[in-house]
Amino acid sequence: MRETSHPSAARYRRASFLTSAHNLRQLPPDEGLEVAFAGRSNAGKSSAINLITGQRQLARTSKQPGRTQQIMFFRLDDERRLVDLPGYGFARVPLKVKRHWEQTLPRFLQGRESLQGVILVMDVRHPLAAADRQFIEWCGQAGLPLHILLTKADKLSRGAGVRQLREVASQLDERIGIQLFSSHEGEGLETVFEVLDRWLRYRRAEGPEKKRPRPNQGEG
Ligand SMILES: Nc1nc2c(ncn2[C@@H]2O[C@H](COP(=O)(O)OP(=O)(O)O)[C@@H](O)[C@H]2O)c(=O)[nH]1
Ligand SMILES: [Mg+2]
Repeated sequence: MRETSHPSAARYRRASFLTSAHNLRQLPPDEGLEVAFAGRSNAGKSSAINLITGQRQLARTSKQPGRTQQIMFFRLDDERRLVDLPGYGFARVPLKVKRHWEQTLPRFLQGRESLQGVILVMDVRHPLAAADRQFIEWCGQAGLPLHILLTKADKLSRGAGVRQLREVASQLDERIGIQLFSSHEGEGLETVFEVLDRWLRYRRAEGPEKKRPRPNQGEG
């Protein structure tokens, strides 16, 4: 995993497991600010979360798609959390489980006050499946800002990646952010930090050379 020296990286490296929820009654208190990660099983969501937080094992990367069936909460600080939503669209998931999340996810997106935005992860080679379009629609109905990571960009040539980016963007509402990303090569990580910083209302991170002395001032 690539190390990053981005000034925001330290904020996300602090992420630690808080709790998990299988239904809306088990959610932690709806206070402060959250950003959720979503995507089809195997899209590369866990890998993206691990890269962003600089932790190999935080969101367990799995070769067995469909295993994550909890909403996972990671604490950044007293006010801020990252949320890992269950991977969707996996055909071999039992129908009962599928139904459960088809009801629970839109309710979570709609009702969760602290949720500031959603990072949607799609494999750059297989974007906008029916389940992705469904999820994008739920976010639209909930009035939630969306930012899309077209991940595994390392699997395509530069030119093919950029063509795919334009093609997918042309099919979406122009308010939706979208970028190429690679968890393996670290491509696009800085842009994700900027989106997370904005949604989580962190002040602009400054490199050590620019930092002015400010006693008694923490982040936030
Ligand atoms: N080449 C490449 N493979 C990736 C990338 N991100 C994830 N993968 C691979 O895709 C598979 C699924 O990744 P995972 O993060 O577990 O997907 P999730 O089910 O969405 O959480 C794993 O074999 C990963 O190693 C990437 O950026 N590039
Ligand atoms: Mg996963």
